[in-house]
Amino acid sequence: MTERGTSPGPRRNPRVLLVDPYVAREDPMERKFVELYPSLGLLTLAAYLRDRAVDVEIVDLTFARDLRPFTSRLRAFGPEVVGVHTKTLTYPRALEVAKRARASGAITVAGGPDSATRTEFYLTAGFDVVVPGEGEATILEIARAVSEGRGIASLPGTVVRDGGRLVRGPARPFLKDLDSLPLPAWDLVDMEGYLGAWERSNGERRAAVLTSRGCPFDCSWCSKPTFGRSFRQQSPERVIEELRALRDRYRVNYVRFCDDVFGISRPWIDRLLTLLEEEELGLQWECLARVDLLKPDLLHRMRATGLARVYVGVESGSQKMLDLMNRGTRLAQVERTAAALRAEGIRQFWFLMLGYPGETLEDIEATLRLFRRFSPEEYSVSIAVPIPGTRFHDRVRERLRGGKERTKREGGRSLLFEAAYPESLYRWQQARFGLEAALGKAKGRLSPRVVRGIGKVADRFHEQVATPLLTGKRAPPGSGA
Ligand code: B12
Ligand code: SF4
Repeated sequence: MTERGTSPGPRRNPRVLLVDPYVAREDPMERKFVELYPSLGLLTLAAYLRDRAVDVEIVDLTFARDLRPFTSRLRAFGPEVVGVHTKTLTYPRALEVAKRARASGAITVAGGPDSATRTEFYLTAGFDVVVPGEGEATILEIARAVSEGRGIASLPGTVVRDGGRLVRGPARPFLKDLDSLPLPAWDLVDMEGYLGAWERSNGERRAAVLTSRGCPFDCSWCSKPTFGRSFRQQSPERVIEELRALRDRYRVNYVRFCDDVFGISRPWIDRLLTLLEEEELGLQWECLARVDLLKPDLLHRMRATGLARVYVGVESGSQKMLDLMNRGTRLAQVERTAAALRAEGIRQFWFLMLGYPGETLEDIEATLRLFRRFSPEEYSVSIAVPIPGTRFHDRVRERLRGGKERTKREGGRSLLFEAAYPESLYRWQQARFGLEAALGKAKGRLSPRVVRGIGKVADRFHEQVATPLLTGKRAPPGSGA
């Protein structure tokens, strides 16, 4: 190479190496719960580039021990551009990848949620370009520009650093038609590694599918750096094509729909369900959905086409808190949906949040009561994480606690801002949900009297010992605590 990223001699296809720096064995959560899927962002970028005469490979470090698979591909393939998918969790590895890629002479490009939120950090720490938005058309243009020896500053959809200042190219409009995207380039990653891991863990061959991009809702703590409040969907016919390909090529029998919110449009989901009924693909599936959209008649149809599990953002058992979060949901909808899911025999996974500004002990108690009433099969109760760029973050900006690593995972267990109560109180409350879940599961095995008795003792301990100890004051009368 004469200059970084440019190659002399006869014109040939641009060469792009895409990297997922996530290493599963370094992730304690992954060792507990297998939730392995290849990055759909990278698979789609790769398929898009390949369709447009770019030579593209993916190094997916998910099953690797270290960076060696990357360094050997870097040497053998000699890419002009190395593109890295970024998440907060994986940024140290992403920076290592960039360092080695730059040393080889390649242009380094960061994309994905973390670099979209802290662009300057990535540009200072070793990347040449950040693509904060939708990546397909932009990485193609970067690859062509680099390969032809043209400059990359100011290309639409990019940010670069010029000395001390950031140079942003003009905004790039979103792709209009998601159906025009090729099927993900599954063949460029170790699909059998993923499917085999699932099969060994629960007998299912699971794959992830995305039917839409973006979400039009506006929850005040939600970070949507890439697609914002935009919302586009593939046609139900295109979704079926992808499901059929997964089943036929990889014997997939369980699909996780990874959309931010699945089934936002009722006519769309009705049509998809009709096609699923007609096609008889024999798949089970799961999705994340909102309680206001999951009407009982819809759930019944979804169940009939293989819906096995739904993730629902319940968040709080207090209407006041749902309103403060701008969730746009009503407690009555939560109750209706939880009951309908139970009646249909669909597993429910609840997301709950503690510590959001404005929450009192009584609100937490209301959440616990709701949880106790419906005993969801699975749940996660996290301490609210103020993610930069959100209204929640703006609200607590002055009260952020320094020195804490801002990963979502860390945040779920630690308090990252000065909230109404100390971190130990929230940790204790998390333990109460744990006990409640265990009691819910024990209901079949222990007599209801014993379960109630343990619950009462725990509540008394909470009221008389834990709350005064952890808040430093006696619980106000009638607070429920
Ligand atoms: C599906 C999903 C998962 C799935 C699958 C993950 C996977 N391997 O892809 C599962 C459940 C396993 C998962 C796990 C986790 N996830 Co997740 N996940 C998502 C979700 C809902 C969709 C991701 C997706 O497929 N998007 C669709 C594709 C098309 O978009 P995309 O990936 O952003 O890619 C586009 C652009 O960003 C850009 N782009 C992306 N990479 C690159 C690279 C280059 C070079 C370029 C040019 C462009 C580019 O172009 C792409 C196409 O336009 C997002 C929320 C969201 N809407 O993005 C959260 C999200 C990505 N996850 C998040 C988190 C925190 C996690 C976990 C750490 C959570 C945990 N369990 O503790 C783990 C990490 C595990 C891992 N393997 O990395 C956060 C990341 C926040 C952050 N700043 O890091 C998000 C944004 C949710 C949120 N708002 O908090 N996740
Ligand atoms: S939390 Fe879910 S519903 Fe709310 S804005 Fe974010 S993606 Fe949309």
